[in-house]
Amino acid sequence: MSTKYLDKINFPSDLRKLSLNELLKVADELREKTIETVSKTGGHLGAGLGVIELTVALHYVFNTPRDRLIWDVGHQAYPHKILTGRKNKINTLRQKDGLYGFVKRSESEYDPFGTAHSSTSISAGMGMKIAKDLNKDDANIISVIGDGALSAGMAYEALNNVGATNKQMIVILNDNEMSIDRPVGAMSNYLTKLLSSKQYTSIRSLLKKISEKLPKSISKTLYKAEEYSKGLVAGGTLFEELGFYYLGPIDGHDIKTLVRVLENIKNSNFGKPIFLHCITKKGRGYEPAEKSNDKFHGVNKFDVKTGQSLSLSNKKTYSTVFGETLSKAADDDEKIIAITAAMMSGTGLDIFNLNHPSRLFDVGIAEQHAVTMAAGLATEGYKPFVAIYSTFLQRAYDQIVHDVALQKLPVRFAIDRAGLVGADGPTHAGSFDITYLSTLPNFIIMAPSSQNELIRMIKTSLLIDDRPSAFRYPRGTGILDTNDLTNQSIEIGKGIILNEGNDVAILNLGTRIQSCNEAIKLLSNHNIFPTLADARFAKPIDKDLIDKLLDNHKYLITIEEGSSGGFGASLLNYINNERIKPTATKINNLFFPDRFVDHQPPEEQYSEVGMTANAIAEKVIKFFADNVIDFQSFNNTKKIDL
Ligand SMILES: Cc1ncc(C[n+]2csc(CCOP(=O)(O)OP(=O)(O)O)c2C)c(N)n1
Repeated sequence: MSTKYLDKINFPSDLRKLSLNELLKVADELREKTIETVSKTGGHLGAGLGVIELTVALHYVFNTPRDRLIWDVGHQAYPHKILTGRKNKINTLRQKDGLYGFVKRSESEYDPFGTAHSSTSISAGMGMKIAKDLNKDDANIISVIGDGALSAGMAYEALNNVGATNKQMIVILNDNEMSIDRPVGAMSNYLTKLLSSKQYTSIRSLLKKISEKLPKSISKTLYKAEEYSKGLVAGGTLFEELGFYYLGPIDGHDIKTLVRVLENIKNSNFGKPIFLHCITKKGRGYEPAEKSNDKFHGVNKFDVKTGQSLSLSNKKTYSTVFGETLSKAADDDEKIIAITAAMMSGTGLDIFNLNHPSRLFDVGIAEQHAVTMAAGLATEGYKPFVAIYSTFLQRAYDQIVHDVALQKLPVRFAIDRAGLVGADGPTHAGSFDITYLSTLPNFIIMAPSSQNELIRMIKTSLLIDDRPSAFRYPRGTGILDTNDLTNQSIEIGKGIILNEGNDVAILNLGTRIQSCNEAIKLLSNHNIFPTLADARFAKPIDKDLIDKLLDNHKYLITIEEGSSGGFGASLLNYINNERIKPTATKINNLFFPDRFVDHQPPEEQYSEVGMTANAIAEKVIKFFADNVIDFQSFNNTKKIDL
């Protein structure tokens, strides 16, 4: 592709040398570069295409990195990365050792705040603004937040706080009338109403508005009275009422208007925070994206000409199995309710929605509310299933503790994206849920080792009506035996021995079971024949099973796709504090290391954390090598009799 302008731009300072007309060309090239990049790396495309012009205008007008620019969620920041010193690395996006798919402070001085979980930008901006004011530094602070991200509680907490101050920080609403799926909620309705009741603000009237001194309180009151008397809830009234100086809506793809408005904002003293409302189009300028339902929110590698995905896999994902199973169960049980926090398709609940739309509730990016709402449903005898990614459920921890566990309410948690998630990296990894849930009284926590097991666990959780339960499963595909007709509920707190061996026992929780099976094959070449057990439950742990494994083996390894403090810790807690009989069995617990694991393909991540077949086999062989004296006696150990 010819990149006449982009070739010369390495940093925003290069951009600032160009004329307004030249910026239009830069935007075209930037758009092309973004499409070409994501077609090869996969990732988030629609959001970035929607802010091409805004990105160019912001870096043109503001003195980044001195002025702080915070991209909410950070999934729209690929064009920003290209303009801020990372153009030559953009092809490494989402690859091992390459650029991150969200905003990461350590990557660039142009990234003043790491983002990936949504709706944090106004709070972070407020913190920076306070710091700048204390330092008597007049740098601008700009938070760019989407209309989807504006559905989260955190954003309102921040607006509420910022609006009550006289701090001139700038909030830009990137309103593309899309979240991942269609946006939901009263704010979304309000923004639509605002748009339909107003023309785009003309540049003349906007500049006039900016140049006016703030209306005195009396004229302000009169102005509002007149507005109400006309029966219009337009003109940004809500944001103004919150204490912001509202400007807009303006066309977020009109660079010239954007530049002039931003320049005026930069040069004016409003004495209060500014709320600039930009209207944009997700996927803008790339036809396949504009035409698709999700505007190419997140994509695999694709063919640029056709927009066709190059992904070949047609295996079912765990999310699909969840959506299908719950939907089928809801055919026969009208008490089942499904709840999503703006991730309907991501969690497979689009399938449920097709069949039971009246029992599917998308609450927007509002994980805390989703959990407490489920608790409320449970008090009325309904069977709520809250499907949330492990990483986003972290937001709702107090609600889980206080509203659900403490009241022993039978809310069912479908925890998707458990474990390491590959290219989305540490911000999206589901590392902590076993740990943070295990510590809570009253919880039942399951982790399937296959998709059949997931089906069984969904059925099991349906029967758990006196306490909360959770089942956690990974991103992507897994083993589904369609001939297996034993997809029935399982006994609470009971694991299962899958393979009887001797000397060594592997007690696995979750989907590393495949690696365990492969490890066992590798070990058979060394005349080592471990027992393999599927723990199934992280809570309550199966004490009988643990006793049997300890009594009959010299070495026990536990494996879980999560941080320390989880299943392995519960097992040790039992052995050290409850079990009466002492054990000489050597125990190793495999869990994630005490660091965040960088983005790279999932198998490489699992190799890094020592959970591949080879790593497991090596651990066992090392045990034998370290215990060479005992090794003779191992061979005499009787096969366990269970
Ligand atoms: C706390 C949290 N929950 C869910 C998500 C998943 N998520 C990523 S982007 C997105 C939609 C954001 O919509 P919007 O802010 O309008 O940005 P757009 O993609 O439309 O540009 C969601 C729900 C997240 N990043 N953080």
